[in-house]
Amino acid sequence: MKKVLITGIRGQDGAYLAKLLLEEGYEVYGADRRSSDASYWRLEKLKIKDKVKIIYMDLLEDSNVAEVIREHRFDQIYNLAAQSFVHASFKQPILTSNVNSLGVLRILEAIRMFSKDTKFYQASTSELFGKVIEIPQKETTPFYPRSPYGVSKLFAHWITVNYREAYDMFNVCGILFNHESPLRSIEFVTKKVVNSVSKIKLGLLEKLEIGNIEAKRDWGYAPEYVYGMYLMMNHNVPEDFVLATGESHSVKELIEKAFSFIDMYLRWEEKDGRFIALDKNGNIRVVTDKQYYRPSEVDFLVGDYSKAKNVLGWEPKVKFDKLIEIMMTEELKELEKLRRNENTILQG
Ligand code: NAP
Ligand code: F7E
Repeated sequence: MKKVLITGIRGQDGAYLAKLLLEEGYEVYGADRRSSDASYWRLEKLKIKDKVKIIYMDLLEDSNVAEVIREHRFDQIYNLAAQSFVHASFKQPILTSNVNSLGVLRILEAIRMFSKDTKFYQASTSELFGKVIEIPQKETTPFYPRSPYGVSKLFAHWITVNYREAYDMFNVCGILFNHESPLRSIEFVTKKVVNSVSKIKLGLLEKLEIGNIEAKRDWGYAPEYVYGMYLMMNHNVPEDFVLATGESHSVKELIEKAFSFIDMYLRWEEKDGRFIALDKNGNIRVVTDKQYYRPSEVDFLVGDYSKAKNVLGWEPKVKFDKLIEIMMTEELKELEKLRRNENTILQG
C-alpha cells in the first residue's frame, strides 16, 4: 500500500484529494497544523474522517516538517497547505510568504535530505500569471504576479522546479486556475455569492455586498482538478501542467447566474462610483463596497489546458453554468437543513 501525505488536509482540495486517493487504495496521511478548534467538517462531509491518519505538521516549523518526513518516508507528498486567500495576503504578506514560499522549501529540503525517492506535488496557481502577458495562459506563458500571494507562489513554483533540476527529484507543479465546489471556504467569491443569494431566497439576507464585479476568472470544479493532480503525480515524467476550463466569466456574470437560479433578474445601476443591482420590485439586492477590492487586481484569466489534455488525457466536464448550478443546489439544501434543525430545536 502506497503511503501518501497531503498537507492542507482541512482545506477544500485536501478533502477531495484524500477521498480520491483512498478510493485508489493509498494509505492517506493528512498534515494539519494544530488549532484550538480542529473541525474536520469537509472530511466528515465526504465520510472519510476516520480513514485519514491525521498528523501535526505546521509548515512554519522546520524541525516539525523535517521529522515528519524523515520518520514516514512517504511515497508521495501533495503540498496543498497555504495561506491561500489573495485578499488576506495584502494584510499578512510576511506570514503568507513564510508559509507559501519557505514552507515549500522546508518540505523540499527534508525530502532531499531524508527521503529522496518521495514524489512531490506543489500547488501552483493561475495567480502566477497575474497581469497577463498572453491569452490564453499556458505552461510557457511568462509570470507577472499581482499580490503577495502570487509572489509567494512564484518562489514556491521555481524552487520546486529548481530542486527537480538540481537534485533529480520527482517534483511536479500543477498550475491550477480557480476551482470551486460546495466545500469552498466562504471568503472566496463563488461561495460568498451562492451563500448570500441562497440566504436572500430564504429571506435570511437582504442584499449581497461585493467587491470588483468586473474581474474575470476561469472557474472549474474542484473534484475534477484533484484528479488532474493525481494524473500528474502518476505520469512517468515529472512535468508542470495547467488545469483550466478555457472559459472566462466576470464576477458580475457569476452574480447574475446565481440570482437567475432563484428566478431573480437584476437591473444594474452605477451611482457615485458604486454599482447596485435591483430586483423587479426595486429592492437593492447587490451593492459594491471598496473594502472588498484589492490594492492591485488580476483583471482577467483564462487557461489553455491542451497540454494536460494531450499528455494526461485530462479534460474538465463541469464548466461555469453547471458549476453554479451544483453550488446553488447544495447551498440551498444545506441552508434549508439548518433552518429545519433550528425549528426542531425551538419547537422541541
Ligand atoms: P484552502 O481551502 O485555503 O486550504 C489550505 C489549507 O492549508 C488549510 O487547511 C490550512 O489550514 C492549511 N494551512 C495554512 N497554513 C498552514 C501552515 N502554516 N501549516 C500547515 N497547514 C497550513 O485551499 P484550497 O482551495 O484547498 O487550495 C489548496 C492549494 O492549492 C493551496 O496551496 C492554494 O494556494 C492552491 N490553489 C488553489 C486554487 C483554488 O482555486 N482553490 C487554485 C490554485 C492553487 P487551516 O484549515 O488550519 O486553515
Ligand atoms: O476572487 C473578486 C476578486 O478570492 C476572485 C484562490 O483559491 O484562486 C483563488 O484566488 C475574484 C477577484 O479568488 C469579491 O477581486 C469581487 O478578482 O474568489 P477569489 P482569487 O483571488 O482568484 C486562485 C487561483 C488561487 O490560487 C487562490 O488561492 O473575485 N471579488 N468581490 C471578490 N473576491 C472575494 N473573495 N470577495 C468578494 O467580495
